[in-house]
Amino acid sequence: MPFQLPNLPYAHDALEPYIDRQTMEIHHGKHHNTYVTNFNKAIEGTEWDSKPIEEIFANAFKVSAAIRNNGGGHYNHSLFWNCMKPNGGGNPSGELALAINRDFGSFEKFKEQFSNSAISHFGSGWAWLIKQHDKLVVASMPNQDNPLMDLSELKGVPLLTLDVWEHAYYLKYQNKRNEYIANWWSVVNWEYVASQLT
Ligand code: MN3
Repeated sequence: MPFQLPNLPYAHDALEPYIDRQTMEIHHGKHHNTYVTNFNKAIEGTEWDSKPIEEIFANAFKVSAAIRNNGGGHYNHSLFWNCMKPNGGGNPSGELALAINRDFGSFEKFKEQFSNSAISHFGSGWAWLIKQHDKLVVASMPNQDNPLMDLSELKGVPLLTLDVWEHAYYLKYQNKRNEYIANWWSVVNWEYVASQLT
């Protein structure tokens, strides 16, 4: 099997009280695992079998829906786990902080724009901070699409992502997506996000 479920970079309960243990167990162990299994099944015996995932996304317009959705599911969740850590949050620093101030006016304005994008996204999907050429932009995308896919309206380097599928928050927050998003800022791993900038 070319693709494998990565280990979580922390314990299932490490993001409590913001994200609960049971949500993390099901989200990583069941949802992400299923994307990996179905992605491997979907590419088996096709020309994409031994291709890097970035190359598959660069051809998203012509791959099957199963490859697009499950490949996106695998990549997006892998990035999402890395974008969080226990005792995270606070403010970014260095080059990332400068770029955020330059392109959004301030960190608070960036947070507001990203949160609004995540809150107002209709249905299942993800909010993104993307480096597009030399500019940072915020967007939301449906299902398991991402900014590496050639069919995405906004393409670029994914820096930070937030899962707003109901499975990401429903056990703890039910219909209160806004509370999940407000609390999620407390677990963002800004060092990791900054490392994606180069
Ligand atoms: Mn998810």
